[in-house]
Amino acid sequence: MLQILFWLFLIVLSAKPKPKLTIRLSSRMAITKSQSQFPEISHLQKEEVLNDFRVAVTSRHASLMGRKEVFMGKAKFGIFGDGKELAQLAMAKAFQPGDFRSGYYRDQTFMMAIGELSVQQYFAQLYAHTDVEAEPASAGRLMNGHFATRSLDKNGDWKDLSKMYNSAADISPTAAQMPKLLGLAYASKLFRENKELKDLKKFSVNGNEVAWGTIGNASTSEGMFFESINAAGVLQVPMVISVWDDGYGISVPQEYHTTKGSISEVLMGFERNENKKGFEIIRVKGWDYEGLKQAFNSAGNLARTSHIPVLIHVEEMTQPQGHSTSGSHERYKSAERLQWEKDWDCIAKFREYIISNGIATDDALDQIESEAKTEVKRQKDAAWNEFSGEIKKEIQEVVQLLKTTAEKSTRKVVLLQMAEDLSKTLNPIRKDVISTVRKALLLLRFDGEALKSGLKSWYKLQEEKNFDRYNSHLYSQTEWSAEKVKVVPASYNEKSAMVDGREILQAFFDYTLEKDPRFFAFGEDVGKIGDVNQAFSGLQAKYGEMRVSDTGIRECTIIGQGIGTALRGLRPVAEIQYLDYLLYGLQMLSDDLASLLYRTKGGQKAPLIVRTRGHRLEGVWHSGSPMGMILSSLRGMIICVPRDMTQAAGMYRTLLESDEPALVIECLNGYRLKEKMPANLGEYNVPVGKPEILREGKDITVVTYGSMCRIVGEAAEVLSEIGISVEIIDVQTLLPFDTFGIIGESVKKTNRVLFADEDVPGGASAFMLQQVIEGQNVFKYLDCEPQTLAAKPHRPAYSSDGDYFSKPSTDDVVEKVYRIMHESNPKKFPAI
Ligand SMILES: Cc1ncc(C[n+]2csc(CCOP(=O)(O)OP(=O)(O)O)c2C)c(N)n1
Ligand SMILES: [Mg+2]
Repeated sequence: MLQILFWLFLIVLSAKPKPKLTIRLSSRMAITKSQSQFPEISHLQKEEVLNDFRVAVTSRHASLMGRKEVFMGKAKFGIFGDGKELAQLAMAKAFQPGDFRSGYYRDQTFMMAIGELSVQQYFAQLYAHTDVEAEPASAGRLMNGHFATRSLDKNGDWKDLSKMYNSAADISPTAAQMPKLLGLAYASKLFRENKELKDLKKFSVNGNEVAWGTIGNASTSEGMFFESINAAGVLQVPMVISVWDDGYGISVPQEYHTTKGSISEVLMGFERNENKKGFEIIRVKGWDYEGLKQAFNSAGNLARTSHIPVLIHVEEMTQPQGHSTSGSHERYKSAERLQWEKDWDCIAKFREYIISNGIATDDALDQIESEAKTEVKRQKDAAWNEFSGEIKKEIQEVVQLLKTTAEKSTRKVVLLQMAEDLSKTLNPIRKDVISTVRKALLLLRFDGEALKSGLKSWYKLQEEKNFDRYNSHLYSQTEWSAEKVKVVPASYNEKSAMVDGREILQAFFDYTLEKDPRFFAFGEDVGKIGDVNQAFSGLQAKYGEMRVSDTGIRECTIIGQGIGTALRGLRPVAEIQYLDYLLYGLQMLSDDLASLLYRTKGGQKAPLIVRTRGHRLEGVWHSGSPMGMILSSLRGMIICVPRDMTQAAGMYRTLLESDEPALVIECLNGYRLKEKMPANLGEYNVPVGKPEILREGKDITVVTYGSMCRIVGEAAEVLSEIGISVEIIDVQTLLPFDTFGIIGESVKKTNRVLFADEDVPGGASAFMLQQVIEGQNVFKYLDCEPQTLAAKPHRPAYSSDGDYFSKPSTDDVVEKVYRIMHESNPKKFPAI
């Protein structure tokens, strides 16, 4: 009878729109008794279910043991994926080779289920094992629960991503996985719709790849979540975003996070219908095995075949151990809630499902769980032994060295005590070893070189190893490093005409679009009108929307779109309309892009070029030059500050030959200035890290960049008339900064130096000063104090007078240089 009722119910439901059918039906299958009434489950299906159970309990025991490891002092912090296991098993089933995940710290079960994370690797990350073989996601650089697959081989070249299960490298800021998720999905759209990309087989098979995102319920409050959702709906990209909803964000319950307490309800306006494109929205319970499988399967199919974005709201998830090792959830959850979480624990529910469907007995499941637990313990111990074994070996070496050194040293007793203390350290870390050696060397400062040479050479070797372990791969170490690009100078011939600067860029982009199918550009007003300054003018008409396109006003996800597509082998130029608006995208640049190579220790790269324009034009929000902010937040990126469009085009050429991410800031007031069109456009380049001497002089070196080059040039003319010879250096790239020591050589000659720019005082001018004074050993050559000249500490006031009184003018440069000269020779240059 029950069976008949159930099938009747099914028929009724099947008359309704499909998405809802899937969900309501599937939830029922797990919650009602009728689940046992389903047709016989085949042997193969049983195997699959039991295997899922095995993965689930393996992951759960990894979480349980992980927390204990932290409390035992073997790891610093732990955040685990318990309570989220079942949904991730379902997501793993729908995930296919070539697909990408961009998620967060709860996804260990998924990573285990797709075979990209062993329990041993999981623990290696918890302990911060710095070996890439042991901990392939980040070589110990990322906190536990931050997952990544390695897209690059040992040489930094792309692997065949289309055959791999891919995970973009996680970051900790909540919702920051969203912007690049958009780009990962957008890449599929490009691969499918731009036929010129069909030969890039390593990256895509006809754009069939789905980008799978995960996010916590509380994190959906972040602006970048909504921005990404909206953009995905507009772009119609194959993105499946799952919200793991456990009702909390650390201690704060749902009602503080989300209107109506439900993200899927809030997003209903994004839902597609017969007339309008939008999102497919699915709701499912986190303990509903069958429902989850169906939800993820249908979401994957829809996204893959039709490039329709899907949101899966997975409700009723739990946190068996609370948020992380930093606190206990008993402090803020009621006894009732805690009991509910126990009762609705997804693994407990999975057990019920298995037993009630006659797939296995309680005893058989106990047996699987007990085996899983033993295996987790074995792999955890193996990870610990490998991790601590390396350090123990270092300790033995140092203890031995200290003992031998002690024998002949006047500080014998102290050294032996240090050796003793070191050998007894509980759960030693590398810092214990190295710090002991450094203290010993300080102690031995009066002893002869011969005595301490053993200790010193050991330390030197470790310095190299530790640099590699903790500090390497901030910039590309591959053959595609921007610093290694072969220099081709610009050339001119009799046909080289004087044109508007923007025409040089336009011709360059035209040439590159023609030559490199991977190259494409997008941003606000970039498509139809070819950007607000028309460097892409006419190029959308010529190459189509897949190559040159408009976007919504959404800087954060413009950057994310760039990162995601660059992660999939494309060469995007993402445009931020004005430098002042970079702030909206700066977080993604800083947290995600600039740290990517470093945080994966060379495992992933995203050679995105961000194009923008700034320094000076009009008013508070179209004249900014916040270079200090950029320099401090974007280490890991190349920062180009071309003085004109010829240099800009040359820098783009260099960057496109390299595999490094970069920001290029063009001069906002330079597009209509006349420049000579190079004859070898598209071929010449401008090296990074190499300043150019724009004017030779002997009295003072003025170091500057961008729009200030012209102003300093004008000032140099005035100064030359009053007998002061200025050498002007354009740094060209702020990162890397003068790797050739060109500025230092100039200062050796002029013995005076001024660093001038349009940032606030103490901003990039102070950076340049530090780089030269500290980095190029010129202090001893200076006849007077090195100085900086910057803009006023506020943003520039509107109009030409606002500019004059806010930014350094020709008069300011003249006076500043004159004062420096006055200081040196008051007779020749009396005070003004
Ligand atoms: C931008 C940012 N703000 C705050 C935090 C600190 N933080 C880490 S996790 C978290 C709660 C996230 O809750 P939710 O999204 O529901 O995920 P859950 O941990 O519950 O799975 C917070 C506030 C952060 N990592 N990033
Ligand atoms: Mg939560």
